[in-house]
Amino acid sequence: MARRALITGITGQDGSYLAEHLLEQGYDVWGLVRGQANPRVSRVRRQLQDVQLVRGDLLDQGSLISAVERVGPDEVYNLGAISFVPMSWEQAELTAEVTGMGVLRMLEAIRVCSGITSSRATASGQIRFYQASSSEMFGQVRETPQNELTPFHPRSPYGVAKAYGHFLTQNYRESYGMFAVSGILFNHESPRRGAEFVTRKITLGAARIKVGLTTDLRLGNLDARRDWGYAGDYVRAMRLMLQAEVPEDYVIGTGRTHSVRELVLAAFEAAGLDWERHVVIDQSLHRPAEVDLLCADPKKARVQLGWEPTVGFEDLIAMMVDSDTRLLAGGADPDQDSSWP
Ligand code: NDP
Ligand code: GDR
Repeated sequence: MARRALITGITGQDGSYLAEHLLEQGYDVWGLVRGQANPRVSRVRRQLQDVQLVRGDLLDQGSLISAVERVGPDEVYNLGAISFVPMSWEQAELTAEVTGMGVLRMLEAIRVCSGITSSRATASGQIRFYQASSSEMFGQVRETPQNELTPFHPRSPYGVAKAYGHFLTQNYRESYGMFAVSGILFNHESPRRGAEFVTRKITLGAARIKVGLTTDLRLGNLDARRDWGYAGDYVRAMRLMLQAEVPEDYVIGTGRTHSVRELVLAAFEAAGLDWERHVVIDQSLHRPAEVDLLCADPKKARVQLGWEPTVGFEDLIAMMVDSDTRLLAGGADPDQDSSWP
């Protein structure tokens, strides 16, 4: 019988790629969707027609219990979150509720629906749980590259909320014997990335300048360094973690780091433009506390899961610039909720 997966965050970048990957693997895929008139849900209905939808919200415990009862999943992927770091300073409490407490609510829904009480769960019939942890938990790093043992020092309310979800997942594994794991994923991008994140903001900005829609692009800190990979590669790692014999956490990244400045250079070169003529530094886009340097050590995932990234930095940025240029040339407005590339 096909394995059944429930994905929270199905309307987001990773949700779309994970759903496609699981469908390819023969899964029966369900997505949790929220809101009364969420335009991103119509996109899922249109483009992921084989995915079944169930209503629920990470802020609402009862809705999660109902969703788990209705779907009866073998695997739950908790990707839903407020995921934009700057927003986590503006709405710190909401971020704690969705990105942090949402993990507790999802784990409780699984625990209650599986009938797990204080005794340890039995291995058979368990619902396996994946938590979308983040390299933002490392924050201010004292060692680089970062692996599964690197201490956390989050630098934003988002990073703090993710650290709570991470430790809670570990705790439910230890307390109840649940198959609950976290993937500590470094930044991953794609043509479907939200336009508020720096990669897509830059590739879309370069594409807009190239087709003559604007002349400049306002950015914040160009010195921050990130380990950027391709989202399509990273969702494969999520599934692999839930197929492992033993539940463990894994770092997922490329092992290469680049500055935002290098990213700008790569994108503008791919668009055939001179970035220095177009990029304007805007101090208001600097963060109250920055994460200066992230670089993954993904050795454990390579050795234990056989996971490797397939798309390098330059190819990723060229893919995104190309996609954005074609999108704009075709008359699409990426600020509106158009189709996924
Ligand atoms: P997106 O921002 O693209 O998607 C976030 C998803 O969360 C959306 O589907 C959104 O749905 C959903 N969501 C928001 N609030 C709620 C809520 N109250 N209840 C249920 N769902 C909600 O994120 P990504 O796809 O990029 O990331 C997926 C996950 O991985 C996130 O948890 C993110 O924090 C984490 N992560 C991402 C990394 C990256 O580089 N992309 C790296 C490391 C971790 P809606 O349409 O209803 O708003
Ligand atoms: P990040 O991604 O905060 O790492 O979180 P983002 O792309 O927003 O920022 C990366 C770096 O770029 C710098 N920067 C700018 N960022 C944005 N968004 N806009 C700008 O104009 C700009 N100028 C410079 C930032 O200061 C930062 O240093 C992403 C999210 O997907 C999280 O959910 C996820 O957990 C982490 O990646 C891993």
